[in-house]
Amino acid sequence: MFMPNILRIGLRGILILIGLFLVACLIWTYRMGYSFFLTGGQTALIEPYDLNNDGHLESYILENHSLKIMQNELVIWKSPADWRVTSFVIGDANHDKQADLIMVVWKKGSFGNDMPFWLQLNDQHIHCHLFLFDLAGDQAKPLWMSSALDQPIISLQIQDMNEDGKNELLIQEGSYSFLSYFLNSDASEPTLWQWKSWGFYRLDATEDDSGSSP
Ligand SMILES: [Ca+2]
Ligand SMILES: [Ca+2]
Ligand SMILES: [Ca+2]
Repeated sequence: MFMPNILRIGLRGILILIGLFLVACLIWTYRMGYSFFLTGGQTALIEPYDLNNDGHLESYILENHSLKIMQNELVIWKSPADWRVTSFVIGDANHDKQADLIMVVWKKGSFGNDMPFWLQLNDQHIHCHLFLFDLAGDQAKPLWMSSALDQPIISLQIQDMNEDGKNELLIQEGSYSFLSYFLNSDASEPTLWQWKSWGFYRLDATEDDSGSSP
């Protein structure tokens, strides 16, 4: 079919631009992975709990991937703006008879301001972490913060699953891959983790998949 040269060159240029745009989109979504889907709205979840043992319930409100603690109608703690909190549970995770706030947090970097001396650059990808906090008075204090998890936590429960008097975390793990969102990412069996010394260890691990920290 006859087509003027200038039109043909223009069409080719547009196709190249569209191709480059699609490649850029693919690279971006690959780098974002599963976390791409954590930018949208999240239905509010509100749980009352007296974590600081003062006889009054606080409200733990998770909405749009931000968690806040309200006491006497005042916000006494709010998750940092660069965190995406996907879920939380409250219970004694580390067996000290005090309930803890356990959060699943997606964020960049495995370290805060205190970087290990052997690392020059914090991890720049968004990964899933598990954080334990306590509430003392009106101060939320970190007890333990995991580095980036090998597999993200899709959901978790805290309960004494094996009736040994200590709580375990029942964790449904997923995948960081972008496609896992569409491919039934919670199809694997949930895993059972218990606090020991300074971290969580799998109770139901086989020799192949034993490890520490979910
Ligand atoms: Ca209280
Ligand atoms: Ca505790
Ligand atoms: Ca137990």
